[in-house]
Amino acid sequence: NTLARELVDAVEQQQFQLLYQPVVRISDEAVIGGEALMRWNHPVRGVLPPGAFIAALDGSRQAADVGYWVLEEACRTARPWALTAPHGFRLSVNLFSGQLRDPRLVNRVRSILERTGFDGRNLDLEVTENILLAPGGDLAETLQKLKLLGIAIVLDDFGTGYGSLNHLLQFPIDRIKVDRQFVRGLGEKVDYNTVTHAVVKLAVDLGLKVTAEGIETEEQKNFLALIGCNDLQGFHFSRPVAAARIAELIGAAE
Ligand code: G
Ligand code: G
Ligand code: MN
Ligand code: NA
Repeated sequence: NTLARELVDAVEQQQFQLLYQPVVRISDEAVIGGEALMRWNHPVRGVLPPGAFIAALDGSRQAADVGYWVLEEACRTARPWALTAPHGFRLSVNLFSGQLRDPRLVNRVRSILERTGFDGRNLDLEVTENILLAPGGDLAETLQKLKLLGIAIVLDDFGTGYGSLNHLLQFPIDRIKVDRQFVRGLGEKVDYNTVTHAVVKLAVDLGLKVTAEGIETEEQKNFLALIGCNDLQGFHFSRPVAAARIAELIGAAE
């Protein structure tokens, strides 16, 4: 179809760009990291958000290569932040499903870290539950090899996929991201507070770190702090921003 064909051109003509959404630590709201998020500078339709193309891209043959481009670009850009930001900087990058099934994954990631000089100990790789569900390869072993590079494994969109509790036992997860669907319901329906509290407590009891995403209000922030989240991400703190802007927010050199 057209979108798939346009995506081939987009890869060849380097029409993708990255924004970074700041992540703040809950204790003092200092920016301590950021998530790289793609945008597509479409020649006709303008700047497209991931919702318009990620699903199509993820199913395409180019997905893995685009994913490695994202990782390399983000590591190269964020290296000075990790080195100079007063509170440090953790970079979060999302993996496409095609990357987790790519036998080259661990070697590709290792060589990207070497080329860019980015320390793997400052890198979070985000995988969704749905990625973990798909069969093929020994995913737990692959994730374990990534962890040997110092990388932390993050389960993104936690609670929205299938079999999530089992995933926490099956895979070497370091951190969960509480999906914004839960955060959106806080304070509006009591059940959302109950479920979110239970999810965060479970993660904390398992020794995992917790990031909550989609924080838009002070009330959401306060509740998430109360129940033990570590880090927060959302429009309440900042939208995804260009690299130069996040460098300002963290007080880092470029
Ligand atoms: O920016 P926005 O809220 O529209 O992002 C929507 C979704 O697109 C997010 O869930 C995010 O995980 C996904 N996404 C954005 N950039 C990337 C990327 O570089 N790789 C992958 N795999 N997913 C991405
Ligand atoms: O699913 P993933 O976490 O990878 O994607 C994060 C996406 O969520 C980004 O595309 C970002 O633009 C979007 N996002 C981030 N913060 C908020 C928020 O506070 N509210 C809403 N509605 N979307 C958000
Ligand atoms: Mn994510
Ligand atoms: Na998410």
